[in-house]
Amino acid sequence: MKSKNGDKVMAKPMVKGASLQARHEESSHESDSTSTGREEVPKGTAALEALLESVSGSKLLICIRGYPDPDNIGSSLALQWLARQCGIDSRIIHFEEISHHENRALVKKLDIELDEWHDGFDCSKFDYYAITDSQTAELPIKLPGSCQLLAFVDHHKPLGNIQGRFVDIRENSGSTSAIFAEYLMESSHRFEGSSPEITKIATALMHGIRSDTDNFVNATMIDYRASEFLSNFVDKDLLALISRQSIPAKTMDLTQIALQRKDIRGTFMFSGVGFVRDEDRDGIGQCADYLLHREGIETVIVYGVVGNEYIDGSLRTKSHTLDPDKWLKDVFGQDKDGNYYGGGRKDKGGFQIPLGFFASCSDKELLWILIKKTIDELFYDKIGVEGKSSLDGEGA
Ligand SMILES: [Mn+2]
Repeated sequence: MKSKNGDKVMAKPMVKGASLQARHEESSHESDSTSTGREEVPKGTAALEALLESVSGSKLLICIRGYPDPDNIGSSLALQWLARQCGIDSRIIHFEEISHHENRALVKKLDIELDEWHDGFDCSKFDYYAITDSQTAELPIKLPGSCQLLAFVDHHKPLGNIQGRFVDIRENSGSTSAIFAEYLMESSHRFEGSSPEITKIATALMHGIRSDTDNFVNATMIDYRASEFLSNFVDKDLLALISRQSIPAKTMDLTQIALQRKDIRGTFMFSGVGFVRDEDRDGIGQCADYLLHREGIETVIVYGVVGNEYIDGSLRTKSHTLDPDKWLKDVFGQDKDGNYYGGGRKDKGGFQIPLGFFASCSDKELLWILIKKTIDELFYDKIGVEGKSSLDGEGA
Protein backbone atom coordinates (compact mmCIF):
# COMPACT_ATOMS: atom_id res chain seq x y z
CA MET A 1 0.00 0.00 0.00
CA LYS A 2 1.32 3.39 -0.97
CA SER A 3 1.05 6.37 1.23
CA LYS A 4 -1.37 8.85 -0.26
CA ASN A 5 1.09 11.62 0.27
CA GLY A 6 3.75 9.77 -1.62
CA ASP A 7 7.21 10.66 -0.47
CA LYS A 8 6.38 14.12 0.75
CA VAL A 9 5.75 12.75 4.18
CA MET A 10 9.45 12.44 4.88
CA ALA A 11 11.53 14.09 7.48
CA LYS A 12 10.20 17.35 8.68
CA PRO A 13 11.47 16.78 12.15
CA MET A 14 8.91 18.67 14.15
CA VAL A 15 5.42 17.96 13.15
CA LYS A 16 2.23 18.38 15.00
CA GLY A 17 -0.98 16.66 15.78
CA ALA A 18 -3.26 14.87 13.45
CA SER A 19 -1.14 15.04 10.34
CA LEU A 20 1.56 13.06 12.04
CA GLN A 21 -0.91 10.59 13.35
CA ALA A 22 -2.36 10.02 9.91
CA ARG A 23 1.08 9.52 8.49
CA HIS A 24 1.90 6.95 11.08
CA GLU A 25 -1.13 4.97 10.32
CA GLU A 26 -0.23 5.00 6.68
CA SER A 27 3.35 4.15 7.35
CA SER A 28 2.43 1.27 9.57
CA HIS A 29 0.03 -0.07 6.98
CA GLU A 30 2.83 0.13 4.52
CA SER A 31 5.15 -1.91 6.60
CA ASP A 32 2.35 -4.32 7.45
CA SER A 33 1.97 -5.22 3.84
CA THR A 34 5.58 -5.47 2.82
CA SER A 35 7.68 -8.38 3.89
CA THR A 36 10.78 -6.26 4.35
CA GLY A 37 8.99 -3.42 6.05
CA ARG A 38 12.04 -2.40 8.07
CA GLU A 39 14.26 -1.27 5.21
CA GLU A 40 13.06 2.29 5.40
CA VAL A 41 13.16 4.00 8.76
CA PRO A 42 9.56 5.07 9.31
CA LYS A 43 8.91 8.69 9.97
CA GLY A 44 7.77 8.18 13.55
CA THR A 45 11.08 7.20 15.06
CA ALA A 46 13.14 9.56 12.93
CA ALA A 47 10.92 12.49 13.79
CA LEU A 48 11.02 11.71 17.49
CA GLU A 49 14.79 11.35 17.50
CA ALA A 50 15.32 14.50 15.51
CA LEU A 51 13.18 16.38 17.99
CA LEU A 52 14.97 14.89 20.99
CA GLU A 53 18.35 15.72 19.46
CA SER A 54 17.22 19.27 18.85
CA VAL A 55 16.56 19.81 22.55
CA SER A 56 19.62 17.98 23.78
CA GLY A 57 20.80 19.22 27.16
CA SER A 58 17.32 20.08 28.37
CA LYS A 59 15.39 18.55 31.23
CA LEU A 60 12.29 16.48 30.62
CA LEU A 61 9.49 15.52 32.98
CA ILE A 62 7.80 12.30 31.89
CA CYS A 63 4.30 12.27 33.31
CA ILE A 64 2.17 9.26 34.08
CA ARG A 65 -1.44 10.37 34.17
CA GLY A 66 -3.84 8.20 36.15
CA TYR A 67 -2.75 5.08 37.95
CA PRO A 68 0.67 3.76 37.06
CA ASP A 69 0.19 0.53 35.12
CA PRO A 70 2.49 -1.76 33.13
CA ASP A 71 1.82 0.01 29.83
CA ASN A 72 2.51 3.55 31.01
CA ILE A 73 5.46 2.49 33.16
CA GLY A 74 7.09 0.55 30.31
CA SER A 75 6.48 3.40 27.86
CA SER A 76 7.93 5.98 30.22
CA LEU A 77 11.08 3.91 30.76
CA ALA A 78 11.56 3.59 27.01
CA LEU A 79 11.12 7.32 26.51
CA GLN A 80 13.59 7.97 29.31
CA TRP A 81 16.14 5.76 27.58
CA LEU A 82 15.63 7.44 24.20
CA ALA A 83 15.88 10.87 25.80
CA ARG A 84 19.09 9.96 27.56
CA GLN A 85 20.66 8.80 24.29
CA CYS A 86 19.97 12.30 23.02
CA GLY A 87 21.50 14.01 26.03
CA ILE A 88 18.25 14.78 27.81
CA ASP A 89 17.99 14.27 31.51
CA SER A 90 14.54 13.13 32.65
CA ARG A 91 12.46 12.10 35.62
CA ILE A 92 9.32 9.99 35.57
CA ILE A 93 6.52 11.25 37.78
CA HIS A 94 3.13 9.85 38.71
CA PHE A 95 0.29 11.59 40.49
CA GLU A 96 -1.74 8.65 41.70
CA GLU A 97 -0.58 6.01 44.07
CA ILE A 98 0.65 2.73 42.62
CA SER A 99 -2.35 0.84 43.84
CA HIS A 100 -2.37 -2.52 42.18
CA HIS A 101 -0.15 -5.16 43.79
CA GLU A 102 1.11 -6.34 40.41
CA ASN A 103 2.28 -2.86 39.56
CA ARG A 104 4.01 -2.45 42.86
CA ALA A 105 5.72 -5.77 42.18
CA LEU A 106 6.75 -4.54 38.74
CA VAL A 107 8.33 -1.40 40.13
CA LYS A 108 10.03 -3.26 42.95
CA LYS A 109 11.27 -6.29 41.04
CA LEU A 110 12.58 -4.23 38.16
CA ASP A 111 13.92 -1.60 40.51
CA ILE A 112 12.25 1.18 38.55
CA GLU A 113 12.75 4.74 39.70
CA LEU A 114 9.53 6.69 39.72
CA ASP A 115 8.74 9.86 41.63
CA GLU A 116 5.37 10.29 43.22
CA TRP A 117 4.10 13.84 43.05
CA HIS A 118 4.21 15.72 46.33
CA ASP A 119 3.88 19.37 47.24
CA GLY A 120 7.61 19.93 47.51
CA PHE A 121 8.35 18.54 44.06
CA ASP A 122 10.25 21.19 42.14
CA CYS A 123 9.08 21.28 38.54
CA SER A 124 10.62 24.65 37.78
CA LYS A 125 13.79 22.99 36.50
CA PHE A 126 12.04 21.15 33.68
CA ASP A 127 12.05 22.63 30.18
CA TYR A 128 9.67 20.08 28.70
CA TYR A 129 7.19 17.44 29.68
CA ALA A 130 5.94 14.31 27.98
CA ILE A 131 2.86 12.16 28.43
CA THR A 132 2.57 8.52 27.52
CA ASP A 133 -0.41 6.21 27.36
CA SER A 134 -3.07 8.80 28.12
CA GLN A 135 -6.06 10.14 26.23
CA THR A 136 -5.56 13.73 27.22
CA ALA A 137 -2.68 16.08 27.79
CA GLU A 138 -4.20 17.64 30.87
CA LEU A 139 -2.26 17.20 34.05
CA PRO A 140 -3.50 17.36 37.62
CA ILE A 141 -0.73 19.86 38.41
CA LYS A 142 0.27 23.20 37.02
CA LEU A 143 3.65 23.25 35.31
CA PRO A 144 5.57 26.48 34.74
CA GLY A 145 4.33 28.27 31.65
CA SER A 146 7.70 27.82 29.95
CA CYS A 147 7.45 24.03 30.19
CA GLN A 148 6.21 22.73 26.84
CA LEU A 149 4.64 19.45 25.84
CA LEU A 150 7.46 17.76 23.97
CA ALA A 151 6.03 14.34 23.23
CA PHE A 152 2.66 12.68 23.49
CA VAL A 153 2.36 9.03 22.58
CA ASP A 154 -0.75 6.93 23.03
CA HIS A 155 -3.01 4.27 21.60
CA HIS A 156 -6.44 5.48 22.70
CA LYS A 157 -8.88 7.69 20.87
CA PRO A 158 -7.68 11.17 21.81
CA LEU A 159 -9.93 13.44 23.82
CA GLY A 160 -9.59 16.85 22.29
CA ASN A 161 -6.81 18.29 20.26
CA ILE A 162 -3.34 17.45 21.51
CA GLN A 163 -0.85 20.26 20.95
CA GLY A 164 2.63 18.87 21.32
CA ARG A 165 5.92 19.06 19.47
CA PHE A 166 5.65 15.36 18.72
CA VAL A 167 2.31 13.58 18.81
CA ASP A 168 1.95 9.93 17.90
CA ILE A 169 -1.45 8.41 18.53
CA ARG A 170 -2.13 5.01 17.05
CA GLU A 171 -5.46 3.52 17.77
CA ASN A 172 -4.42 0.47 15.79
CA SER A 173 -1.95 -0.52 18.48
CA GLY A 174 -2.99 -2.62 21.45
CA SER A 175 -0.53 -0.85 23.72
CA THR A 176 1.65 2.22 23.98
CA SER A 177 4.54 -0.03 24.96
CA ALA A 178 4.45 -1.55 21.48
CA ILE A 179 4.81 1.89 19.88
CA PHE A 180 7.81 2.60 22.10
CA ALA A 181 9.30 -0.79 21.31
CA GLU A 182 9.06 0.21 17.66
CA TYR A 183 11.01 3.42 18.38
CA LEU A 184 13.69 1.38 20.13
CA MET A 185 13.79 -1.12 17.29
CA GLU A 186 14.27 1.64 14.73
CA SER A 187 16.40 3.93 16.84
CA SER A 188 19.75 5.06 15.51
CA HIS A 189 21.00 4.65 19.08
CA ARG A 190 21.19 0.92 19.23
CA PHE A 191 18.97 -0.76 21.74
CA GLU A 192 20.87 -4.01 22.16
CA GLY A 193 22.97 -6.17 24.41
CA SER A 194 22.11 -7.68 27.75
CA SER A 195 22.91 -4.94 30.21
CA PRO A 196 20.59 -4.71 33.23
CA GLU A 197 19.12 -1.52 31.81
CA ILE A 198 18.26 -2.99 28.41
CA THR A 199 16.79 -6.06 30.09
CA LYS A 200 14.75 -3.94 32.46
CA ILE A 201 13.24 -1.76 29.74
CA ALA A 202 12.50 -4.68 27.43
CA THR A 203 10.91 -6.69 30.23
CA ALA A 204 8.78 -3.76 31.34
CA LEU A 205 7.62 -3.11 27.76
CA MET A 206 6.79 -6.75 27.20
CA HIS A 207 4.79 -6.78 30.40
CA GLY A 208 3.03 -3.60 29.25
CA ILE A 209 2.07 -5.17 25.93
CA ARG A 210 0.84 -8.36 27.55
CA SER A 211 -1.10 -6.51 30.14
CA ASP A 212 -2.82 -4.08 27.76
CA THR A 213 -3.63 -6.69 25.13
CA ASP A 214 -5.07 -9.12 27.65
CA ASN A 215 -2.24 -11.57 27.04
CA PHE A 216 -2.25 -10.95 23.29
CA VAL A 217 -5.95 -11.69 22.87
CA ASN A 218 -6.39 -8.09 21.66
CA ALA A 219 -2.93 -7.68 20.19
CA THR A 220 -2.43 -6.15 16.76
CA MET A 221 0.40 -6.41 14.26
CA ILE A 222 2.23 -3.59 16.03
CA ASP A 223 2.13 -5.48 19.34
CA TYR A 224 3.31 -8.72 17.76
CA ARG A 225 6.17 -7.05 15.90
CA ALA A 226 7.21 -5.25 19.06
CA SER A 227 7.12 -8.45 21.08
CA GLU A 228 9.22 -10.28 18.55
CA PHE A 229 11.86 -7.60 18.90
CA LEU A 230 11.66 -7.37 22.68
CA SER A 231 11.86 -11.13 23.13
CA ASN A 232 15.59 -10.85 22.36
CA PHE A 233 16.18 -8.84 25.51
CA VAL A 234 13.52 -9.91 27.96
CA ASP A 235 14.39 -11.64 31.19
CA LYS A 236 11.87 -14.48 31.07
CA ASP A 237 12.22 -15.44 34.72
CA LEU A 238 11.65 -11.88 35.76
CA LEU A 239 8.66 -11.58 33.46
CA ALA A 240 7.18 -14.72 34.97
CA LEU A 241 7.85 -13.38 38.43
CA ILE A 242 6.15 -10.08 37.72
CA SER A 243 3.05 -11.65 36.26
CA ARG A 244 2.87 -14.42 38.81
CA GLN A 245 2.23 -11.89 41.56
CA SER A 246 -1.40 -12.30 40.83
CA ILE A 247 -2.72 -13.21 44.25
CA PRO A 248 -2.84 -10.23 46.59
CA ALA A 249 -2.35 -10.90 50.27
CA LYS A 250 -5.97 -10.05 50.94
CA THR A 251 -7.19 -12.63 48.44
CA MET A 252 -4.82 -15.15 49.93
CA ASP A 253 -6.38 -14.50 53.36
CA LEU A 254 -9.83 -14.79 51.91
CA THR A 255 -8.90 -18.07 50.25
CA GLN A 256 -7.66 -19.40 53.54
CA ILE A 257 -10.95 -18.49 55.19
CA ALA A 258 -12.87 -20.03 52.31
CA LEU A 259 -10.90 -23.26 52.68
CA GLN A 260 -11.54 -23.40 56.41
CA ARG A 261 -15.23 -22.90 55.87
CA LYS A 262 -15.67 -25.11 52.86
CA ASP A 263 -18.75 -27.24 52.64
CA ILE A 264 -18.41 -30.01 50.08
CA ARG A 265 -21.55 -31.63 48.76
CA GLY A 266 -20.81 -34.12 46.00
CA THR A 267 -19.00 -32.20 43.28
CA PHE A 268 -20.06 -28.84 44.75
CA MET A 269 -18.05 -26.73 47.11
CA PHE A 270 -19.78 -23.88 48.94
CA SER A 271 -18.03 -21.44 51.16
CA GLY A 272 -19.34 -18.44 53.02
CA VAL A 273 -16.46 -16.16 53.95
CA GLY A 274 -18.32 -13.70 56.17
CA PHE A 275 -17.88 -9.96 56.00
CA VAL A 276 -15.56 -8.60 53.31
CA ARG A 277 -14.47 -5.02 52.80
CA ASP A 278 -15.72 -3.30 49.68
CA GLU A 279 -12.22 -2.96 48.21
CA ASP A 280 -11.58 -6.69 48.65
CA ARG A 281 -14.64 -7.87 46.82
CA ASP A 282 -12.70 -9.01 43.73
CA GLY A 283 -11.06 -11.47 46.07
CA ILE A 284 -14.28 -13.50 46.23
CA GLY A 285 -14.15 -14.38 42.55
CA GLN A 286 -10.39 -14.95 42.57
CA CYS A 287 -10.75 -17.23 45.52
CA ALA A 288 -13.50 -19.24 43.77
CA ASP A 289 -11.18 -19.55 40.74
CA TYR A 290 -8.52 -20.99 42.97
CA LEU A 291 -10.77 -23.44 44.83
CA LEU A 292 -11.99 -24.88 41.54
CA HIS A 293 -8.58 -26.53 41.17
CA ARG A 294 -9.44 -28.94 43.94
CA GLU A 295 -9.70 -32.50 42.71
CA GLY A 296 -13.22 -33.89 42.49
CA ILE A 297 -14.83 -30.46 42.60
CA GLU A 298 -16.76 -29.28 39.58
CA THR A 299 -18.53 -26.22 40.89
CA VAL A 300 -17.46 -23.70 43.50
CA ILE A 301 -19.53 -20.94 45.04
CA VAL A 302 -17.92 -18.45 47.38
CA TYR A 303 -19.98 -15.71 48.94
CA GLY A 304 -19.73 -13.08 51.60
CA VAL A 305 -21.21 -9.82 52.76
CA VAL A 306 -19.49 -6.98 50.95
CA GLY A 307 -19.23 -3.53 52.45
CA ASN A 308 -22.01 -4.45 54.88
CA GLU A 309 -24.39 -3.71 52.03
CA TYR A 310 -25.05 -6.81 50.02
CA ILE A 311 -24.34 -10.48 49.79
CA ASP A 312 -21.96 -10.99 46.92
CA GLY A 313 -21.18 -14.40 45.50
CA SER A 314 -19.16 -15.92 42.69
CA LEU A 315 -19.75 -19.21 40.98
CA ARG A 316 -17.11 -21.07 39.00
CA THR A 317 -17.66 -24.36 37.27
CA LYS A 318 -15.96 -26.83 35.01
CA SER A 319 -19.09 -28.93 34.70
CA HIS A 320 -20.32 -29.48 31.15
CA THR A 321 -23.90 -29.71 32.24
CA LEU A 322 -24.28 -26.85 34.71
CA ASP A 323 -25.28 -23.55 33.18
CA PRO A 324 -24.25 -20.84 35.68
CA ASP A 325 -26.76 -18.35 34.35
CA LYS A 326 -29.74 -20.66 34.63
CA TRP A 327 -28.54 -22.19 37.87
CA LEU A 328 -28.22 -18.90 39.71
CA LYS A 329 -31.45 -17.53 38.28
CA ASP A 330 -33.25 -20.65 39.46
CA VAL A 331 -31.75 -20.42 42.93
CA PHE A 332 -32.29 -16.76 43.67
CA GLY A 333 -35.09 -15.72 41.36
CA GLN A 334 -35.98 -12.07 40.77
CA ASP A 335 -36.63 -8.99 42.81
CA LYS A 336 -39.97 -7.21 42.68
CA ASP A 337 -38.89 -5.24 39.59
CA GLY A 338 -38.16 -8.43 37.73
CA ASN A 339 -34.37 -8.18 37.95
CA TYR A 340 -32.56 -11.40 38.66
CA TYR A 341 -30.27 -11.50 41.68
CA GLY A 342 -27.79 -13.61 39.80
CA GLY A 343 -26.62 -14.62 36.39
CA GLY A 344 -23.61 -15.64 34.39
CA ARG A 345 -22.21 -17.14 31.26
CA LYS A 346 -20.24 -20.21 30.17
CA ASP A 347 -18.21 -21.18 33.21
CA LYS A 348 -18.82 -18.39 35.66
CA GLY A 349 -21.54 -16.46 37.36
CA GLY A 350 -22.29 -14.22 40.28
CA PHE A 351 -25.05 -12.90 42.44
CA GLN A 352 -25.77 -9.87 44.56
CA ILE A 353 -28.49 -9.63 47.14
CA PRO A 354 -28.92 -6.37 49.01
CA LEU A 355 -29.05 -6.67 52.77
CA GLY A 356 -31.47 -3.79 52.82
CA PHE A 357 -32.96 -3.17 56.20
CA PHE A 358 -30.91 -5.95 57.81
CA ALA A 359 -27.69 -4.06 57.17
CA SER A 360 -28.43 -2.12 60.34
CA CYS A 361 -28.42 -5.24 62.52
CA SER A 362 -26.00 -4.60 65.37
CA ASP A 363 -25.07 -8.25 65.93
CA LYS A 364 -22.98 -9.09 62.88
CA GLU A 365 -22.28 -12.58 64.09
CA LEU A 366 -25.92 -13.38 64.34
CA LEU A 367 -26.66 -11.70 61.04
CA TRP A 368 -24.04 -13.82 59.31
CA ILE A 369 -25.47 -17.04 60.74
CA LEU A 370 -28.84 -16.03 59.40
CA ILE A 371 -27.46 -15.17 55.98
CA LYS A 372 -25.43 -18.33 55.71
CA LYS A 373 -28.31 -20.55 56.74
CA THR A 374 -30.63 -18.92 54.22
CA ILE A 375 -28.17 -19.10 51.33
CA ASP A 376 -26.98 -22.63 52.08
CA GLU A 377 -30.51 -23.95 52.26
CA LEU A 378 -31.25 -22.50 48.86
CA PHE A 379 -28.19 -24.23 47.45
CA TYR A 380 -29.00 -27.55 49.11
CA ASP A 381 -32.50 -27.35 47.82
CA LYS A 382 -31.29 -26.74 44.33
CA ILE A 383 -28.82 -29.62 44.24
CA GLY A 384 -31.19 -31.89 46.10
CA VAL A 385 -29.22 -32.67 49.20
CA GLU A 386 -30.62 -32.90 52.64
CA GLY A 387 -28.83 -31.26 55.39
CA LYS A 388 -28.31 -28.56 57.78
CA SER A 389 -26.00 -25.79 56.97
CA SER A 390 -22.57 -27.05 57.88
CA LEU A 391 -21.20 -25.83 61.16
CA ASP A 392 -17.92 -24.86 59.58
CA GLY A 393 -17.34 -21.24 59.76
CA GLU A 394 -20.26 -20.22 61.82
CA GLY A 395 -19.65 -17.02 63.59
CA ALA A 396 -18.14 -14.12 61.75
MN1 LIG B 1 -2.24 1.49 27.36
